[in-house]
Amino acid sequence: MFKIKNYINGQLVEPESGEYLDNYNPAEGKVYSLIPDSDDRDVQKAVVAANAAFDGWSSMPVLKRSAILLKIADFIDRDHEKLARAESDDNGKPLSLASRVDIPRASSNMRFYATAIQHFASESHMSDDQALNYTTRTPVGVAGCISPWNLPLYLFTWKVAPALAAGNTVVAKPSEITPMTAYLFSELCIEAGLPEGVLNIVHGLGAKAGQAIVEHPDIPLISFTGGTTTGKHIAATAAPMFKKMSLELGGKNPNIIFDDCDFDQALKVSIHSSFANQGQICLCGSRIFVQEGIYDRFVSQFVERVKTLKVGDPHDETSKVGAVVSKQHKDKILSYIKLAQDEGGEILCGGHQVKVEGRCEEGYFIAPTVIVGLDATCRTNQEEIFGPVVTIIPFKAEDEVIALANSTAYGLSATIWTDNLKRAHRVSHQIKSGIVWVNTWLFRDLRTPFGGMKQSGVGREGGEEALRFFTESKNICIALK
Ligand code: TXE
Repeated sequence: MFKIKNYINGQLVEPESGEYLDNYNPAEGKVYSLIPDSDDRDVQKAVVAANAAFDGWSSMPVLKRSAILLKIADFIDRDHEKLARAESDDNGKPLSLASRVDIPRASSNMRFYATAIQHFASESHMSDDQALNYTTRTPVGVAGCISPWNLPLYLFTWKVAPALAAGNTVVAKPSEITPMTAYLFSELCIEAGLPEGVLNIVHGLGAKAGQAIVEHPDIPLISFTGGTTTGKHIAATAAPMFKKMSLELGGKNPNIIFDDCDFDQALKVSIHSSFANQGQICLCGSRIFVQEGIYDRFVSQFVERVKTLKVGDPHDETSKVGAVVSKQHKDKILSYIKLAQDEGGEILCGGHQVKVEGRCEEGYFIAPTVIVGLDATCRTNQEEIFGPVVTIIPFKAEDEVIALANSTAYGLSATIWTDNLKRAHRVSHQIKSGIVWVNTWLFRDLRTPFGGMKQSGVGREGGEEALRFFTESKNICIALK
């Protein structure tokens, strides 16, 4: 059985414990590799290596740092198919999705920050003729980067790239559920000549290896993406240590469809925003609000299209819905479908596990599910399900739907469908979320601030926001008299 290794001080090494955890292929429902069951000893080794590498890396000329990161991006592009296959096998997503989205975005993340750092300037100004004020932005030290299982290499590089570009060294822990592409990434780092200790990847359980990173006194900042519950726990550990934190957490995003929208486009894109990656994207529009004038037409045409989505072997080009990430997650999603029925919801399609013939017959597949007839305040419409499950809710007036959209504890993203320009701006300004898409979904410009409010997180990633997060600013004031 293939054993993944930790990447510490430039070497691929076994965990100190000598213990390993099973790593499942969710489409087959079988263990296909093993991952290190690392603990605080491995994290300690990683922190020592990262600290030792910090001076050399942070003082390396930016263009040299940038060139190494660009070389890693070149290797991601070179190994595109291998990485896409590994991502699909580890996560359960369709190979076509990993190939079209996950791996190209990982390469883009590396390229974006390898070049952004070359243009990252700060500010200075004269205070009348009294003084000169200028600001420096310098790397913080050893950055702790903890990433989730839904977009494994995409979100792993989304943290590691800016951290390294800014001159920090890194101790990273990918999700124990999808460790494979981070492991393959470490091999590319070695090949690219990334100096030893600059990036260290410690695989293992969140409560053990992850917790050891969050509570390590020599890791002054934590960048985390994952569930809100875990985010709360991490904040409780890191805040009293005065660590800098970026928390990208869950969402229960509204997809608001007004009757003055481009109906066909709203219908087409809403299929994607509901079920892409099996609904396992924190930005998915899981609550669909449809204005009453087009409600019946939308529901019937939406359900008709959902029924055509093929749930199948992720290696099959025609599969649109792959396996959800784990047995535990499958059971969680099915429990929410049952909850929806208990709360009085009507299932118009899906609502059950799917048996896929052949190699995937033991896999974790759920039919894309559409539920109507639920009140906006019920648990199904308030809690993050994070699976191929959406609810559709009718509304009459604009102010009513804004209140409904804002009525959860989350505030990550929202999608609005309207051809009325004034309404687009008016509603966008009233929605309480960090990201609003109008007449599109998941259009990503990496320069934009990314993140949410309320229980969707703290801080922003993306563009200059990430470089400012991964640096410490200092204002220096020089008297001129
Ligand atoms: O995420 P966790 P899980 C949501 C989604 C999902 C729920 C839980 O609703 O059902 O979160 O998913 C590490 N100290 N999202 O359990 O637990 C863990 O090892 C340090 C939304 O997979 O948040 C993994 O690497 N680290 C999200 C990472 O945290 C800890 C994407 C995420 O795991 C830790 C994924 C600890 N005490 C899930 N406990 C998004 N916003 O995209 C766990 N970890």
